[in-house]
Amino acid sequence: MNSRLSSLGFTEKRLQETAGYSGLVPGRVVARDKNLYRVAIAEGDLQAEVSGKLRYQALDGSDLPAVGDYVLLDNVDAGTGKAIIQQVMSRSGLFERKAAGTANETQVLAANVDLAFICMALNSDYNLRRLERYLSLVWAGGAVPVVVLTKADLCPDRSDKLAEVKAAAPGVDVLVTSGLTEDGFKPVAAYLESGKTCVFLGSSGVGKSTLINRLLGSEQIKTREIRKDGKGKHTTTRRELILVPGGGAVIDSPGMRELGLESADLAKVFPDIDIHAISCKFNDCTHTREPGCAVLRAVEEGTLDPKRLANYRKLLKEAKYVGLNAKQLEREKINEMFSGFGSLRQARDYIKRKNKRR
Ligand SMILES: Nc1nc2c(ncn2[C@@H]2O[C@H](COP(=O)(O)OP(=O)(O)OP(=O)(O)O)[C@@H](O)[C@H]2O)c(=O)[nH]1
Ligand SMILES: [Mg+2]
Ligand SMILES: [Zn+2]
Repeated sequence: MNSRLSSLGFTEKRLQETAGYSGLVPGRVVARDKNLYRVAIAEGDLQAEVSGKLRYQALDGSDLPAVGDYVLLDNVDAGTGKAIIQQVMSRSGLFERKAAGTANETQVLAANVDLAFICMALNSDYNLRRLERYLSLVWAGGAVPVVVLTKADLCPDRSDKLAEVKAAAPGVDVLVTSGLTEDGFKPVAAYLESGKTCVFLGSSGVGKSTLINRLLGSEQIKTREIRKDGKGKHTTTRRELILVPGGGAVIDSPGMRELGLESADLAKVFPDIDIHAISCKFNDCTHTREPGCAVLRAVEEGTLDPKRLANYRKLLKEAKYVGLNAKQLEREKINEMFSGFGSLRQARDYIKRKNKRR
């Protein structure tokens, strides 16, 4: 197989899949700017657009190619370097989040990711709740998460934080890195592998691009000093897949301001709760006040930290809301509002009346 294709992640199986489409050229989307794609193929990079048919058939944004997608092209013009994307090949996983400010519009972040480095700086960026949201997004996207605590130099005494992070991410590898020292990136490098794709996630300014530059051995990506208040200012503005010589592919991504949970996989983020939940008397136990709830019993007996249960509930509530349209959202919120008073019917009647007036 062509070595560029294999470092891009093409396996024999993927290539066989392309065999059914004779005349089409296999490639991988490495960057996207609205309707314009950069696609890497065996011989180099092309600038491509989506065919009218593919665009017409797409039911929503997630049917269109995303960074990391394996695609099939035609109309490849060697002179101009242009081509048309005819087909998106089956995905092994997809990262998506609820787009900011919309009720049910989802934004595809990356496709076919094997491993995700969830980067969190050891300074003011440090936030366990956000970490749990990222973990949920990564598990739901079909990738393996690795927590990367960055800027080790800013937090010399980090044993408490390290213990907290390990407790919040059971079963997940936790690395400590620095972009300032010569070998501070090495723990991350150990995870890269030819043919595998790793994405860097995390708030703006935590040092994602700095780590990638270190992996590449050159200042290939722009990085920038962060503001005095410790917040980043979005230096990286688009997702980009980059080949690491001998080490597979990495995707740099812009820091995310808001992380809507598209699909949450809470069982994997909270295995410590899940293990008790198996023994709850009711299958749909919400672990709030049900009789025979094994999770509540575990808290009582001191085998489960009550804080973990509180976080679980928060994330559960959030996951319930996303993906609903405005009307459903309103109904859910009102249901919630009235449920405590045992007057659900009253609330539903209220909504019905309100919708009629519209
Ligand atoms: N003190 C310290 N600063 C670092 C470290 N790593 C990166 N920085 C600095 O942090 C700033 C932001 O780094 P970037 O790599 O641009 O951060 P980013 O996560 O890519 O940010 P966005 O592209 O905005 O999402 C730069 O000024 C880096 O030099 C580190 O280990 N320690
Ligand atoms: Mg960056
Ligand atoms: Zn329970």
